[in-house]
Amino acid sequence: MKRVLTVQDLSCIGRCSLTVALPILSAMGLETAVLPTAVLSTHTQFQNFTFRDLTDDLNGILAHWEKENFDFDAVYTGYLGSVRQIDIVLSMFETYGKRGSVCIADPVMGDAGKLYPGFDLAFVKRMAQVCAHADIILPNMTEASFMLGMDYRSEGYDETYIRDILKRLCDLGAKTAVLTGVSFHPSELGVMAYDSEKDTFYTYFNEKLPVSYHGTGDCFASCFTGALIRGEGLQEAMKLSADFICECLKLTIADPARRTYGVNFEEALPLVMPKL
Ligand code: PXL
Repeated sequence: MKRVLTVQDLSCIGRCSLTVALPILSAMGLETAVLPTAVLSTHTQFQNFTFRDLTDDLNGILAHWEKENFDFDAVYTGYLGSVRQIDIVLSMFETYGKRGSVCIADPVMGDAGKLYPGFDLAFVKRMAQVCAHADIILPNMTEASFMLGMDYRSEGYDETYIRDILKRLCDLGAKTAVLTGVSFHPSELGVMAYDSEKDTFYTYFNEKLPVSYHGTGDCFASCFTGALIRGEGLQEAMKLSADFICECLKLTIADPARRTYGVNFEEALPLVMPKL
């Protein structure tokens, strides 16, 4: 069985980061190891959340793993809790990358044109370094714009504009950039990617649903990572993850007891499970 290590926070309530990555990757048939970057009472979109920074614990955990000779098919990073964690992730990419892990970075920092609480432009610069050393990066439009120092545009752009962003993202250093939240038409939402080694663009669109929920980026990144490590190609991984998110949104809309946070990814899991 393939093994993925995911590095992100544990938000106790909120259906994001580890509470979605673990179940999704497990359901996809992958052994999932975790390196928790912080423990929060909720994700940062709630008021008055508690935040326990786990930076000081990370090197001890990694040193123990080193003694045990653990290896991973992929190292997938998400929300990082401090600037010091960036250095730790860079060193992990170096170490595990050399041993054959695929290094995947979701530069979780913001959405809808704004950075999440606690992040500033200095953090953005450091996160761009993480992206420079990853094999594959998965920013949304907000994160891409911040890392490239471009104005955030939510609409009114064309494919040339997105292709330019994707090329610039790969110029940071990553081999492949996958950009989420792309929309050329009010009724469509999708994802575009660029593989710089093959000099090839990939596109996948779905219907745009009139809702927006937290945690969809984390669900997408987890599913995408799972698909890729399971052996699917870039186009298939994009399609499965976008279809999965669409299903999560539909199930959330249909749920009369839906929460104001996260999506109903649980009932969409059969879509991503290995076929019997
Ligand atoms: O879903 C991204 C995310 C992950 N982790 C934490 C967050 C957020 C988004 O707000 O606050 C702690």
